[in-house]
Parts: sequence; C-alpha cells; structure tokens
Amino acid sequence: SREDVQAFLKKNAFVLFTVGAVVVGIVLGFALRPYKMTYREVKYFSFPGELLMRMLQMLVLPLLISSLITGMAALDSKASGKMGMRAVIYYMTTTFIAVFIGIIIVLIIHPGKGSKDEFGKQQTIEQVSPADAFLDLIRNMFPPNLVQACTQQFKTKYGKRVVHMTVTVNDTLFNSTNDTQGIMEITREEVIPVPGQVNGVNALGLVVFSMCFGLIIGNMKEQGQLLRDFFDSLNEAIMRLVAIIMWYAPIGILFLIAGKIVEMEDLTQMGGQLGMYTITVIIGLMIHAILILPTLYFVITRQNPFIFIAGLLQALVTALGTSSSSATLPVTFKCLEENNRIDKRITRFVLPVGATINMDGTALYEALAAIFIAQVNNMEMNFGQIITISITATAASIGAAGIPQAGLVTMVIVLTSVGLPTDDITLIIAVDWFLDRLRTTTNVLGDSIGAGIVEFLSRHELRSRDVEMGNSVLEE
Ligand code: DAS
Repeated sequence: SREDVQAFLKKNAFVLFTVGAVVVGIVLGFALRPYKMTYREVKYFSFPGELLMRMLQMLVLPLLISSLITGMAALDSKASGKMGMRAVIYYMTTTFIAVFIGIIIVLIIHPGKGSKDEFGKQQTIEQVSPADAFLDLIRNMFPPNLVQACTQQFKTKYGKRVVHMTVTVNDTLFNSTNDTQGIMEITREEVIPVPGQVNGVNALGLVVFSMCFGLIIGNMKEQGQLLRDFFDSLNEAIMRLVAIIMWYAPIGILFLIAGKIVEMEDLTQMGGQLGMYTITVIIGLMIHAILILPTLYFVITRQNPFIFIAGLLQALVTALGTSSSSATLPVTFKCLEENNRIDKRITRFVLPVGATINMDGTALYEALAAIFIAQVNNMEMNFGQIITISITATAASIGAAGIPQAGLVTMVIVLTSVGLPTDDITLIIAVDWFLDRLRTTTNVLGDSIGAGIVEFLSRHELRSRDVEMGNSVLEE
C-alpha cells in the first residue's frame, strides 16, 4: 500500500542520511585538517555534535528506568526469570568468546616488541587496586540513595578519587592569552569514572532497582495498575522524543566525526608498534562482529543475520559517532523495535541491561591491550596469567560504563591483576579515541543481536503470555 511505500522511504532516508553523514564527516574532517584549528575553534566547530551527545544522554536516564520497569512488569516472574537466564547466558558466552578472540589474535600477531622508547613521553595515572574496583561494582548495584544515583555526587570508594595527569593539549579555551601559542602543557584534575556509572548516573544501581521494582509491580494485580500505566506512558513519551532527535542525529554525527578528525594527532604516530596494535584490535573486533556474532545469530534463529544487522545500521553509526553505548541506547531501541520488529517486552528488558553490562568489544579490547602491554614490557604471560586476564577483562567490561573511553579506565583492574604497570595505559591513549568507537559499535551490535536471540528463544513464553492476557497490551 501507499503507506508501506512511504514508511519504506522514510526508513531508508534515515539510513541514507546517516551513512552520508559519516562519509561527509570524514571528508570534511580531513579537508579541514591542514588549517590547524585551535582548540577553541575545534570546540566551536564540533558544537552540533556535542548537542547530539547531550540530547541522547538527556534521554538515557528516563528511558533506562521506564523501559526496564515496564519490560519487567509486562512479564510474569517465571517468564522473566527464564528470559533473564537466557540473556545472562548469552552475555557471558559472547563476552568470553570476545576475550578469547582478543587473546588469540594478540598472541598470533604479537604487535608489542619489548621496547617502550618509541612511545615517547608518558603521562601518569594513579593506581587503583582490583579489590576496590570489584567491591565498587557490587556497591554500585545497591545505591543507598536513588536520587543521588541519578546525579553526579554519589560516593564510592574510588569514584571520588582525583587523578592528576599531565596532558599536552592545545588548551586555548581556558588560557585565552595563549591563543596563538599552539600546544602547551597543563595539569588537570580528572575524576576516574566509577564502574557502572554513566555520565554521573549510577546505571548499574538503577538497573538493579528498576528490575526489582518492575517485577514487583508486575505481580501487584489491580493495585499496581496505576504504576504500570504511568511507566508505560512515560516510556512511550520518551520514545517519541527519541523519534524527534533521530532527525537531528545525522547532523550531529557528521560534526562529531569531522571534529574528531580535525583534532586528532598526526597519523605519523601510527607507525611501528602502535600501528600494529591498532590493526590487531581492528582485526579482533572484526572477527567478533562480522563473523562470530552473525554466525551465532544464524545458528540459533536460522535467519539471515545481515538483514538483521542492516536494520541496526543507524544505531551502529550512532555508536561510531558518539563512542558511547548508553548514549546510543535510544537509537538502538528505535532500530530494534521499528526496523527489526523485536518484541518490546524483550527490548525493554534486555537492551538497558545489555548497554550497562554486556560489552563484547570492551572485553576483547581489555584482554588484548593487557597482553600487548606485557609484550611491550618484554614480559611473557603464562597460562595462569592469561586465565586471570580473561576473567578480569570480563569483569572490567561489565564494570565499564557505556561512556567514551570508560574501558581505558577499567583496564586498571586487568593490569594490576597480573602485575603489569598501570602507567602503561598511557602508551595506548593516543589511539584510544579511535579504537573506542570501534569497540562501542561492537558493544551495541552484541546487545542487539542478543535481543534478537533472546526473543527467538523466548517465543513460546511470549505467545502464551499473549494468550493469557487476551493479546498483548504492549503491541502497537
Ligand atoms: N565506550 C564505551 C561504550 O560505550 C566502553 C569502552 O570504553 O570500552 O561502550
């Protein structure tokens, strides 16, 4: 019908705009590089991108809470228990596979050569003990104050710690007198992001609370109706806001990418070990994203994984542009529900949890990077140490927030667990902005394919629930 055609065109216009935005962003970025913009000019230039980030982040908190609560409330506890189990098994399996690939690839390619000289001057990052980090992970599951969990000032053991790092930046925004002097050295205080924290929001804590809360009101019969309706309608309202922001997304993505290319350091740095390292990470992520995950999807559902992935294109590009899986969450929802027709009871329940704890790309990256650092230090990792790395890399990926470069911070856990110098994280900082985008895209892909698989495996529960409810209230 005509409406179908219109809907089809609208959907593809989006995809076209978004992919076009990436291409134009890259071209524009490289075209503007020779002009050597100052820090301030770059900030002004990428302002439309910054706005997109802020808009998406604005929606994450209400979206996360309302979708989890309605998602849980829409299922009976037995069904959600089963689905939860499936989701967790999927998360764990794929994360372990990712870690395994990371380790194998880095051992085969062996990008590190036992000499640190070529990395030049290093910055220092303060050390955090793995025990502290583990306890923080658990601590954050139970925020003592829910309102505080939604804001910046919640207390944890090492989240409050302030790091002094010396960074070389072209920092003219704060030192306007130096506007023409180019690169200068300043000392800055950086707060280490707390595990499970999204942009000042304790996502892990809110996930745990919302799931329990949703489960409870789902079991409350008539008494819970008011709350169920409230969160249902809140969720719907947020998704409509998302739909509006989606129209702006291509512009934002264009400037995010162009701005980053303009300000990135010279590519000559990419020679030698760092270049090899970058290629190794790319190969690892590719194997996981293009080979393993689609194969898994195909084996379980017997459907074409690439058609499924095509429906996700916008979310993947948003992940690439924002390098944050939680900022991408609203777009992931849209893609899965509208393009791929995944049941809302699944997406609402699986996606927020996935965006918070399931990070295949990050897990792969952390294991790979740790072994690379060992190679650079001329340290051979024995089998036991490699097992330790795979376990801590998994934990670190669960603990990493869905925000830019969070994985770099939780890597401290992996390095300290096998006695590698945490300072050496700085060796790979130069390329992290780029690799972060790739692993975030892998993270979002992993969450989405997970939603597809969990839906497929849960089709009987969903159907019997539909029958029981006299056709689902959640279907459009
Ligand atoms: N960039 C993060 C994400 O949103 C995680 C990371 O830094 O690895 O997925």
